[in-house]
Amino acid sequence: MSLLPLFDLSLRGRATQVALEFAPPGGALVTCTFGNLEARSNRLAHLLRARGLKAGDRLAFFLQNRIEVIDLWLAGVKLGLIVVPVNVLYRERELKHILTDSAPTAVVTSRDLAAFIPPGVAIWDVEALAAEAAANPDTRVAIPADADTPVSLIYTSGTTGASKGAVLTQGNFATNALTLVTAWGISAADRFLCALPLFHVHGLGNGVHCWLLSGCRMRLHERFEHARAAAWFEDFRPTLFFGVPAMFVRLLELPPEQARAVGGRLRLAVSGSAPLPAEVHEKFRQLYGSVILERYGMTETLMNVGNPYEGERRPGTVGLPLAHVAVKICDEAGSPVADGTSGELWVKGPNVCAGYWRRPEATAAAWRDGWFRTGDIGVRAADGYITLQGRRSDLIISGGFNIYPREIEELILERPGVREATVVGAPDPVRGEVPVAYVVVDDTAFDEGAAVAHLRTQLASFKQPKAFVRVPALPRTALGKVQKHLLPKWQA
Ligand code: MLC
Ligand code: AMP
Repeated sequence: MSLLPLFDLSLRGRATQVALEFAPPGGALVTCTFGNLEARSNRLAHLLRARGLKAGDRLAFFLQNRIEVIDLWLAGVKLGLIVVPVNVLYRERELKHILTDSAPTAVVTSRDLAAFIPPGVAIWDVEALAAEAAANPDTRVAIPADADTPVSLIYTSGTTGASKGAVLTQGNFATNALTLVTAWGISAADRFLCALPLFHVHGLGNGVHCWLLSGCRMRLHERFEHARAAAWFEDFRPTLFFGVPAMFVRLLELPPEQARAVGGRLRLAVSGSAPLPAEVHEKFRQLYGSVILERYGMTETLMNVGNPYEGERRPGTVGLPLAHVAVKICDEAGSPVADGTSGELWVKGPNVCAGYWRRPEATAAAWRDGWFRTGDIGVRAADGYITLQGRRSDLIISGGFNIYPREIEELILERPGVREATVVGAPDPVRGEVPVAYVVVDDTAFDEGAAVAHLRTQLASFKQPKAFVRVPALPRTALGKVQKHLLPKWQA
């Protein structure tokens, strides 16, 4: 199984149909047909090949959502490249790690973002690349591919240590998209509003791929802007929307009449990437008359579990295993637990990535007997519905972006006057959680302003601690492990 024959259902099969509306901020809508996308990506593939790229080479992009991201993705699939999407909020230190580890031939970026790219990496300007591509032939270029052909490295922090590249194959993405299009009844008649970032699997593997397979029309925005979202829904009249919980929380701000009208046209709203509070599920239903379908996935596995399209979408649960995936809930020893008992979710199926890029130990630690250990803790009800309850690690998820406390703690500990530091997720009504730092400091030597300013240069904005709470000591177990739950609660 590979991606291009699936994309061809639209790229070739629906060549004259409008595929995409892109709304650049402040600019006029740009529309293009599936045939245009086929031609654009062929031209780019010719150019990339002329620049020496061949199957298996990495090519990174560090871009906000725009049509060129789709061109790059399609050209990458056609040439058998390994595309490395990079979060636009990452800054030099985070970029350096990813770009050193994946060693791409180049990183494609825009003028405003190029300054964050560390020295030593070839930078290809997205506009210049597009202009040069336009002069190339539009004939199809494609190498043979199968389910095992790697297509992307997507960086995720896993449970510990530096972030690792999950090696995702054409088979992983193809399986995921086929299952979702079938399970959610997505068809060419749908109108899909996409404001999710295309550098994560939610926007790319679910959004872009379901669009290309089904041949529906996609309206793409550079990013989600809550102040504009109402106008987008009004103007585009989507039948399909995928979002992270923070987006659904923002959408509760719409006036009731407008929300009803939007909900009346919405065939399906899907939430994932972080827990959707049952209260938000219920408020959305009341306001929009639409029952959100919550599903659960990961970068390493794409989608695993989802509430049914037909049948009960149970608030607070992630539903039932998707068709392609086997799920078992295990105790520490790896034995399945009884229904109603908490354990770690282990998954197996053609959706699970091929391993971590050049990290055999990390790969060996995460897989056992062909099962991938997700690190997520959950429980299965007697009727099969799965509820997620937390994680084995102390991962913080803020607005759907993952944060590993250790990364922030290490940077804080480097500051003068800091004796101890720990970072925890504090509840936040919109983003679910936000990071807060607890520090034990020498007051005369610690300069909080300087620490904040330093962290801003080192970390993506969503990882910035919302506060530095000074405590006399960190509560620890006899073995020295910080007891995060005993720290005083922080409120904004
Ligand atoms: C967010 N920000 C951006 C940005 N996205 N800045 C520039 N470009 C972008 N694309 C920054 C803002 O600058 C701001 O920084 C902060 O994020 C919040 O912005 P906001 O405008 O106030 O938005 P808000 O209403 O809070 O909503 C945030 C959000 C964002 C929902 C738009 O969190 C988001 O796009 N999340 C999607 C994450 C995602 O796709 N995850 C999928 C991972 S895959 P500051 O400085 O104010 O903090 C996965 C597997 C699975 O998990 O199951 O899907
Ligand atoms: P990422 O590494 O960015 O792909 O994030 C994957 C993690 O997001 C999973 O391991 C879960 O912890 C979390 N996640 C995804 N979907 C859900 C959901 N519906 N509910 C709770 N957590 C989720």
